[in-house]
Amino acid sequence: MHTRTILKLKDLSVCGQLLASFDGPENIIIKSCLLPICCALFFYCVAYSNSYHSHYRDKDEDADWKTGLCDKLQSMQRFFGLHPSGELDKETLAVMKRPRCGLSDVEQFGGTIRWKKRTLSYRSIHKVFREAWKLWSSVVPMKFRKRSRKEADILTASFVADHEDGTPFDGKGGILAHAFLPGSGIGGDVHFDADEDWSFNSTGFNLFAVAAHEFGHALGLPHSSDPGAIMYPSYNFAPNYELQLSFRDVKDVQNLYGEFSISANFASLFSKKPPPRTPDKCDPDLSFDAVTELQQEVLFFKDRFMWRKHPQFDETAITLISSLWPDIIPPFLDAVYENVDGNVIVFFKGHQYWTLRQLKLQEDSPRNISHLGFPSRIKSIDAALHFRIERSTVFFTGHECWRYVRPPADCRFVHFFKGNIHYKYDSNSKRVVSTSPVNDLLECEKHNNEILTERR
Ligand SMILES: [Ca+2]
Ligand SMILES: [Ca+2]
Ligand SMILES: [Zn+2]
Ligand SMILES: [Zn+2]
Repeated sequence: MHTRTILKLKDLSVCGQLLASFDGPENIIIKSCLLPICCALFFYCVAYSNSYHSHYRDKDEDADWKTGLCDKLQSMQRFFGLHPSGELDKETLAVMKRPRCGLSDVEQFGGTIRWKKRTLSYRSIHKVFREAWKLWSSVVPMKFRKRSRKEADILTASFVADHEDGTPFDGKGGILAHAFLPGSGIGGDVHFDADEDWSFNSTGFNLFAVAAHEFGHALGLPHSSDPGAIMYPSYNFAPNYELQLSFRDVKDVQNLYGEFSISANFASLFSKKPPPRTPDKCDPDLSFDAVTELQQEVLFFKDRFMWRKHPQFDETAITLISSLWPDIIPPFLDAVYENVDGNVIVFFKGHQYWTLRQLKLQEDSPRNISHLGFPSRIKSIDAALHFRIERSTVFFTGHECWRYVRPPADCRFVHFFKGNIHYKYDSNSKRVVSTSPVNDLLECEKHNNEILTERR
């Protein structure tokens, strides 16, 4: 017998994507036609559990369907950094069909819904929203016009708690905002939780950052699994990073609405830098900014991101540095090391360093590296290496200042990273015993490497 399991969904859009392209048995029930998408908003969805598959296992036609489902499930599990078993277990979030509304001013496009018209009107409460719309209108042939009258395609408003759209806000924290997919009436509208501590800087939640994300939904974009994308599900505003659309965001929105023609975009072509790409672990030119051990893990830093390699995880996942530590830790680090003894982790960039103790930023951070005893002519360091047993740290500063400390017996191999090459150094024989591309450490799967192929 098949059973129904009610699961809490964190992310409607992922589920929508997951099921948009397969028409399995009628196993999904949606609460209503138009559901808002948002960050950390819980939806209830009814899906079948594993026992559904066992019930139908003897049917031939089920085999293909099941293979397809397993593939889809695995991609969703990868999206969330879960073990990609392809099994619909309790840890794995359930699946849900993307709402279809068939309203006249929207159309189905692939697995998504988009606006048919190219000029959208919006009514908003803050100036900062104009800037957020600009991010999107600078890459697609769409115009956003502000209207003061009540009728507009996209209404933005802030509400407290229940505001009669079936998805009440939850007070401070948690849900920040939600948006509705393109459509008439409430379609395309964006709601902000009025209980949040909204700001125009990095205190509380940055309204511009959240608006830019929600407007992406209002245009029909789902969440992106690329942590560098504005459409990544979690809030990731950092004061030291200028908010901009990532390469992924631009690709996704242009998929829906097309690119600017050359003439229309001529001026901006020369005035703008290309959208930033999230580092790709299979890029043969990949190099690391810094590498460190952290408890059981090895962390590889690059730009605003890091890969976390955990002995018990199959996949080495990329994440934002700010997802683990305070957003004051800058991107493009020079060196990082962990001192297990004091539960301390130290980040170096230029002449400054930041110290976290028990994951809390030390009040005197950042300090000048001269506090560590470096002469003033040392302006930055290249790498830092901490030896747990000896409790000693070695710093590398350019060619002239290689300092050598005999590593303890249990630390025979030292791993150096320079450019895209990983050097394995044997401290017994005092020589490099092997070299390899840095990608090898991240177990990159070449077949799963779309960013790289796009570049070629
Ligand atoms: Ca609307
Ligand atoms: Ca909230
Ligand atoms: Zn969202
Ligand atoms: Zn709402």
